[in-house]
Amino acid sequence: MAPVMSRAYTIVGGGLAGALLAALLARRGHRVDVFERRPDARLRGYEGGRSINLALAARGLAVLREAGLGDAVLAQAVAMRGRMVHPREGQINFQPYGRVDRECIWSVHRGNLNLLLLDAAERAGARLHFHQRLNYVDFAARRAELVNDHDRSVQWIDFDALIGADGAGSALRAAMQRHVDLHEHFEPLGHGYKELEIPPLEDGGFRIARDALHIWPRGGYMLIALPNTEGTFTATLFLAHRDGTPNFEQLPDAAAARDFFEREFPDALALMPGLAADWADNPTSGLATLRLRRWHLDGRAVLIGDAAHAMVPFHGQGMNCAFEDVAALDRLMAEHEDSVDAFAAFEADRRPNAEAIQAMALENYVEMRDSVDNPDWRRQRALELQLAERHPGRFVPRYSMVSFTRTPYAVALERGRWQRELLVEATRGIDDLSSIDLTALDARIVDGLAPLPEDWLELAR
Ligand code: FAD
Ligand code: E0Q
Repeated sequence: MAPVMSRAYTIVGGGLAGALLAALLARRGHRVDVFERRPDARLRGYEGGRSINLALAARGLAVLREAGLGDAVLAQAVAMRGRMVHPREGQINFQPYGRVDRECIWSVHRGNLNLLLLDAAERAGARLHFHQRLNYVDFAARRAELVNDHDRSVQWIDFDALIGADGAGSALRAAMQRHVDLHEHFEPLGHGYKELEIPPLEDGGFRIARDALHIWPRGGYMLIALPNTEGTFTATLFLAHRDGTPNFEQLPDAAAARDFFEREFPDALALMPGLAADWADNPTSGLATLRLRRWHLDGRAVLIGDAAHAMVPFHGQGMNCAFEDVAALDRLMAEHEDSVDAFAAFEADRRPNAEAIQAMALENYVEMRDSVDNPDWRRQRALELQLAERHPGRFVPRYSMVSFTRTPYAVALERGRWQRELLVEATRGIDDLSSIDLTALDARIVDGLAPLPEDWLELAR
């Protein structure tokens, strides 16, 4: 692909979005520099070797495929075909995510994925600079100050355009905010999370089904676990910090945590011989939604990924959304001569969609910790699957639009609302689904919902 004009881009943050964007821009022949605060994990490994994983869905995978990295990523991924629900009482039950086998999501190792993306960026010609933390920006002079927290050295660089892929606590965002009001709105969830490990069996096998996302819903809180290729699971407890009972404050040490697990998650406790050590070693982190009304400072700086729109993790879409941002910014920068126009078009394209997935992610917390266990919800879900069967490409469950299609999030939110109303109405006061007049519903659906365009439906193949 011959560039119209070769430009210079300075990316702050070599995380998931920054590394992938660097690979795409460098491939177009631009000069790309990435400044990453952390050391080069390709030398030392991530987070003291802790395995943290993420769910990759069709839309994220589609962007990786466009970058030529799809197969390499899938080679290190574990397919998750549904939720395995572990209720407080009663039978463990499996709820498939989709209708067919290829409707699955993928558990990927965050550290390994980041390494793969950094390698791809470097191969494409991007220059990576580690131990380089953005500390200050002089936007008038287009100069930025970078601090090496390892040897305390400081350097200044000149830039044409800064791209902030520096995550939820973005330093570039803070620097931009001093020049222009971004209308930052920070909404803490009030709940945090702690990561714990489920080790493999002695023979290396998985202790629980490997092809599922496991979830222990408990009403106001929940535990989840995602599989890793090496037989382990990374479990995450989501729980209120202080308000409500139980909460993290009431679990100050490993002994209290053990009692809590014995009461609330006895079957999970049996899978976690290292709970006490994990509890003490791993931090409790916070969760929040961050909304901005502006994502760019004319043509000098723009924010992508979590830096622009951090969200709560309950739809497993933060990275997927960040990868869509990367594809959009790459395309728009190729289409527009001027960075001002490219950044403005990027914000206009992506902000409504980011806000939609932020809203759906918040809703999914309630759905996950509560409703998956609830009879009304399960009846609606059963009808939803029937209607999806009768109207492929038209009545597509919201979860499926988000996870298995490239339907813009804002469209998924809107159509999802319409569909939910229909499901609630049709199942109200009804115990037996066979008493529902499906042909009447068919007519309403054909009338009320246009088929989704083919190119949104194409599963990232
Ligand atoms: P990051 O991945 O955070 O990368 C930011 C990078 O910038 C880092 O490398 C950081 O070191 C660097 N940096 C920070 N400050 C500076 C600075 N001043 N100077 C230079 N470099 C800097 N998403 C999914 O799609 N699926 C999931 O299943 C999922 N599960 C999640 C579970 C949890 C508990 C959480 C918290 C999030 C989850 N997410 C998930 C969301 C996902 O982690 C983020 O959306 C994604 O990492 C965003 O990518 P990013 O590149 O914008 O930011
Ligand atoms: C997914 C896949 C952290 C996290 C990631 C996820 C999901 C959940 C609950 C959580 C949602 C779901 N989900 O199962 O509906 O689909 O990524 Cl907590």
